[in-house]
Amino acid sequence: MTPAEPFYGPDFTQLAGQDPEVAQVLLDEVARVRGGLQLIASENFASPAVLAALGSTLTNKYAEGYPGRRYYGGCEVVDRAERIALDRARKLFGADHANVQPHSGASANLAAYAALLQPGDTALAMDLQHGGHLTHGSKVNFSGRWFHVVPYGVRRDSELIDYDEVRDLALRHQPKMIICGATSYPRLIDHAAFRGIADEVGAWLLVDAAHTIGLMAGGAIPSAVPYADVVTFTTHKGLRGPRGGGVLCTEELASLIDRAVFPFTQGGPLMHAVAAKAVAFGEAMRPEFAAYAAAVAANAATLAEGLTAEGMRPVSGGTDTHLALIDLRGLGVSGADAERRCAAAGVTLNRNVIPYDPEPPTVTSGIRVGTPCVTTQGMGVPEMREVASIVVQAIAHPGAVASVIERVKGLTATHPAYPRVD
Ligand code: DSN
Repeated sequence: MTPAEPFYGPDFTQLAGQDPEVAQVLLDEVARVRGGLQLIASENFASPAVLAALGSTLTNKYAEGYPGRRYYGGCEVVDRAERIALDRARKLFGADHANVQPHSGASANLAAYAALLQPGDTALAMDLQHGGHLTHGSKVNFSGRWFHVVPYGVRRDSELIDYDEVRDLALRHQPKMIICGATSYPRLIDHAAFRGIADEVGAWLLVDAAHTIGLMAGGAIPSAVPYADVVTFTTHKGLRGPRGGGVLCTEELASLIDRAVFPFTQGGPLMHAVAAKAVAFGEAMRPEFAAYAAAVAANAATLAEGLTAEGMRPVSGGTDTHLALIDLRGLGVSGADAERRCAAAGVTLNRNVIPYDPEPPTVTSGIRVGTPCVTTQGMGVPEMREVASIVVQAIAHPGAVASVIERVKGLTATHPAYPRVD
């Protein structure tokens, strides 16, 4: 392709001329992320290359089916995008089989349930209150309504997964599937231990790696692929790709998973997102991504240490991953108030229940902080010490918000999100 070749991709000037109202929303969102610190553990900044694929004419194409086996004509070009994505996903994760069509992590999990269970079957999964996910058996979600999901949690003393409890529950309830993976568990999950328990009771092992897939891709933490029957993941968190999901599985389950994604739970794939996933997998195969993943984990450890040094209590004593969960009860501030105070200072994070939280999810006793975004901005250990101090100041001294805003501006000036290219 030459630069002169016409490409009907993102053209902001055209959007601004035709629809200034929506164009302004796009500009304001870039200004918002440039103007503050994003500590939401499940967010990241997709690269300009990923955004270019997302903003392409591939959005137009109906392609129900799989490459070479579509229910529409004219799929020979988008087939190439999906084949590239599949090849790269298999190679990146060392998996037998991949499916890159799920629209989200929740859709990937729906497909995994559909492939492996029948309605009414029993599964074992981490309690949402202890760091699980809605799709791990919450009563307000398909998983809790259509399946009998028995929850396991963390120990009250160590705040770590109690593998003895998981085994006892598995022996007692004989689940057909065991799910591990979490949204606010800061520690490594022992996939080998889960594999052993699943084998003991003859259950499938589903690893929901939505949060940790980027760390696994970069080799910063051990991969779940050798242990799991099925790994579900998202592409927009640590992996830094487009918003979306994916599934990895053994050869044995390939056709069950593919049929569960399409036609059982989804129709036409989003081919622009599939192409963007291919771009993200390509980026994650580069050595720079391994360095990025290692930095995400090192930054989270430093951030957790900094918060601890300033009087906050990290749940489980720290982190091995990209996030820390902070118990605020010692400060007498709720998670909701902390979220508001940080927002006022230009720091975006989310309130989060902590294990055995006496407060409801609308209030909570904790906050969750993550480092994927700030690491993408090039921040490292010294900046994490400053971020920790900023978060503590914002929460503990809301009256001094003006000085905290200045410190946030100092960090974003030297490490901007989406640096301007003039
Ligand atoms: N909502 C995501 C998170 O923030 O962890 C999980 O789906």
